[in-house]
Amino acid sequence: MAAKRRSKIWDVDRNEATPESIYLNRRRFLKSVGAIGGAVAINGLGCKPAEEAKEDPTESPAPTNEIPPKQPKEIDLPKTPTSDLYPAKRTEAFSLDRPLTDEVVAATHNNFYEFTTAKDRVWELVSSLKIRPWTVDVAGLVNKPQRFDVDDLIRKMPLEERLYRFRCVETWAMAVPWTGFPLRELIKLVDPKSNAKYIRFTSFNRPDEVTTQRFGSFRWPYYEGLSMKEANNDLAMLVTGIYGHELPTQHGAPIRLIVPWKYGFKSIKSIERIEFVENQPGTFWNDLQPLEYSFHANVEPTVPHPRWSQADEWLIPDRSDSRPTQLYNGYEKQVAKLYG
Ligand SMILES: Nc1nc2c(c(=O)[nH]1)N[C@H]1C(S)=C(S)[C@@H](COP(=O)(O)O)O[C@H]1N2
Ligand SMILES: [Mo]
Repeated sequence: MAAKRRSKIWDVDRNEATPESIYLNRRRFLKSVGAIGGAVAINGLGCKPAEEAKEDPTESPAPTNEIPPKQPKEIDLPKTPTSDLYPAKRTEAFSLDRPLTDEVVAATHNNFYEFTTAKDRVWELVSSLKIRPWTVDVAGLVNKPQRFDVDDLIRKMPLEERLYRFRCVETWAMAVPWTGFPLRELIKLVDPKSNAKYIRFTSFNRPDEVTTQRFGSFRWPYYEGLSMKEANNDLAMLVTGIYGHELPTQHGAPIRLIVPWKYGFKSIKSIERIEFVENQPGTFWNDLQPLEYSFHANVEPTVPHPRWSQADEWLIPDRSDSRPTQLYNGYEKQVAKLYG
């Protein structure tokens, strides 16, 4: 038990970085892990530059009693009242300049801090979250506020499949087939008032189902935001499926945002509430680390993160499969007009 916790902490330390304010030098950190075992609290955002992640030969070697991660035989797929809607018809206009990421690779490399900061462990921990029944409240400055049962909503909406690039602020990238519907279809349904200028999205907070929300050091729930102009852009999707079936929980079931021209942390998972507001809302990472994570968080190769370059990205699972980052993640034609 102790060994297992230790190896998890080791993983976190090797694969993640922490916010500047609580950053501990890696060696010191490992020493303190050795000294007080599993009692060390992990408090940081997983944002690690590719360069730093390379093995440093001067580092002390990995513990030999490390438990190798389990390999999933197959991905745990939910059976839901809307399973029959997948696969949805692919919209061919969204094409890729890179191969699709392997499905199991994408499903075992996740950021979902409600469960753990260790990307390769999320898939093992998510089954405690009950993804049905699930409601989505749409509220705030709208003429038709509504509480949707998620399956009623999914059935109402025009589902389609799109191949999108996806770029995390940590420099890893993937390319996957999402299934969902344009966010603007939901916006139309609730009829925003003219003073609605932004949308605020909120994830779940379920300490009864999710251990980290009971004991962890983040202030849950996760929340994000978009301007109305961004939200009405054709690229912005509410996503309910991936690889031709429903989202497995680690990808943000039952419904998440995907805004592919922005860093991945904007693409909030497992949404429970969508609120139309007048002023720019706060966002989870911007409120924690305003100098590192902006509200807009557009993919921009020439704007480095304060702790690493954004000039290049790498395709999971291979750190050596690196290529130049593209402005707006390659979606300049669609979104540059939003920021002119
Ligand atoms: N609720 C919630 N949404 C979240 C996150 C999270 O920790 N919690 N992580 C974000 C980050 S940093 C990334 S890169 C993507 C990862 O999505 P994926 O695991 O489906 O690839 O989810 C985003 N949405
Ligand atoms: Mo991310």
